[in-house]
Amino acid sequence: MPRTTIVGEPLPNIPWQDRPSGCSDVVWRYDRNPVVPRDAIPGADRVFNSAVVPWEGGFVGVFRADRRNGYPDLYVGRSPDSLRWDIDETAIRFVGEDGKPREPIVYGYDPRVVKVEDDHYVTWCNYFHGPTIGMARTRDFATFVQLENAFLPFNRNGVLFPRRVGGLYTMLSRPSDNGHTPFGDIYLSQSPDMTFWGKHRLVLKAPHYWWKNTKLGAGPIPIETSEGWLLIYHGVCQTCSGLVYSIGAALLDLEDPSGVLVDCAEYLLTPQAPYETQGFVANVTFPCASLQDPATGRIAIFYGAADTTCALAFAHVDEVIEYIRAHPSKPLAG
Ligand code: BMA
Repeated sequence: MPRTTIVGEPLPNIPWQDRPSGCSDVVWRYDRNPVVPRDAIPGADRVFNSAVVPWEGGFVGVFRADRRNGYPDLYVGRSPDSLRWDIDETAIRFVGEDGKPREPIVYGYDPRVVKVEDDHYVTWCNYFHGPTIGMARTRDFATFVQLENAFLPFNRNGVLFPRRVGGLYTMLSRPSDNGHTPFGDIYLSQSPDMTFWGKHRLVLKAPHYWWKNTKLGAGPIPIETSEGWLLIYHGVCQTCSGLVYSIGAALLDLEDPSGVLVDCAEYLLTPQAPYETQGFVANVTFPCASLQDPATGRIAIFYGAADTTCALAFAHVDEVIEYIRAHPSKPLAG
């Protein structure tokens, strides 16, 4: 039994591989990565930065695919094991809260999916005079009811908590610019109704550590544990050849998740495998979802690789929390 309690339903069919012998990394890769190839959807050239959840004994996902007009859109996929995916060839078409079809979205990317109370919610980066956080709810992954955009432009990486905190729906996001954003901190906002968002609080500022000193963005849905909310995020640095996206983690206070208990000074995973260092955008590992099994403490992290494919990595909750605590971020000395 894990020492850390993960709050949630057991997931005995979580995808899993033991850490390879000789590897001492806290997060290790699936040896058959990528799990979703770049040509998984006809008419799209890359499928990446996508979100999966358990569904009816198997798994369902909302996938980002970049089409030949250059715009990304959102597609539903299904899988018996979260390794072999059958992804729709047509993008999600939303209906409004009145049930009537809406105009297709201009673009949608970097989705996250979470069950909150009776509905599954999708948040994504949605066009509204530039990028902001789009929202929709579904009960069957067939009909998606688009809600109001959560924030003003420009914003990215909207990530809902799986339950209300202090009686309010709670979301992380990262205010940005309309381009490749050379800055970015994680903020928290709350809402009584999933429409009106306020009570904005700063959570994490991009710190001095060189691998994440340009910007940070929330990744998968925060994982509720006995030790706090486990937040897996992307941390970005600027190099002479462009931005590099690594995967980091922090623990947030359970009752007030704008409070950071400890942020890890070290990354858990950084682009190293060929499918992460080569692709449409080299050197990107961009986590958008995790699956976890409270019974075993296993965590499977879904991440986009080089803005081209979807990949999978594994970790154990006790080891991740031990690692975060063993390598706490500290203010710059001197
Ligand atoms: C961000 C987003 C992500 C992408 C990343 C790296 O701004 O557009 O979708 O993975 O850049 O290119």
